[in-house]
Amino acid sequence: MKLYDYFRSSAAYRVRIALNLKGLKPSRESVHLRNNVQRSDDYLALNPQGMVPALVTDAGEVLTQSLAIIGYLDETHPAPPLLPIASVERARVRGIALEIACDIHPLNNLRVLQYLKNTLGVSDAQKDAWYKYWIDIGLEALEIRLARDPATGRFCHGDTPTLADICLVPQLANARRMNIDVTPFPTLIRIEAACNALPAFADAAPARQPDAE
Ligand SMILES: N[C@@H](CCC(=O)N[C@@H](CS)C(=O)NCC(=O)O)C(=O)O
Repeated sequence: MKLYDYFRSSAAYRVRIALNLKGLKPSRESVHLRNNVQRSDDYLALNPQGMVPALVTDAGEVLTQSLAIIGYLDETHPAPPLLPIASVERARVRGIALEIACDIHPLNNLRVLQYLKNTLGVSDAQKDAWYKYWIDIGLEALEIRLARDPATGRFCHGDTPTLADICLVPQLANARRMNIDVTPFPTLIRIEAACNALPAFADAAPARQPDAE
């Protein structure tokens, strides 16, 4: 397998965590997002969406979208499972993951920020306010949800890491990188610390990637 990755991409970070949890070590190619390599002809031929991650399977299939890639890895390498067994629990874990992956992360993507700045002409201060706003209201809702739900354990769901934690940790790293105060989210920070105590999470961190700058 080959992973098209970028150290700072939180969607790729999710896939790196899943690969580590599964004990898989694909080859890796860095796609430098700040240098717009994702919009190069070569990369667009692989993924017309111009985004990382992309995973090329052993059979040569190109998979895109982090949650679809993680679903593929979970189905092809079932141990350890990234979703609980009971349908209602799976729905809870997927709900948390999608809350982050669909409703927080896309609003603050590089191409969205570039559009705000370069096309709509917003100032840097307005762009940063946009970024902070969507992260704040997203994490606030997640904090309330996780803090009051007895299904939350050491991790987002019970005492083993799941897809929900795989989405949470990169999103918090992203918030910290943008100097957003995460202290109002104590449950999220506690879960993040439990995750980062595991090598699978710690080794996937942006700073530990070979292309880290
Ligand atoms: N929904 C996609 C999101 C992928 C994504 O947003 N990738 C970002 C990096 S985190 C990207 O490649 N951005 C390039 C750009 O905005 O130009 C997934 O989960 O894989």
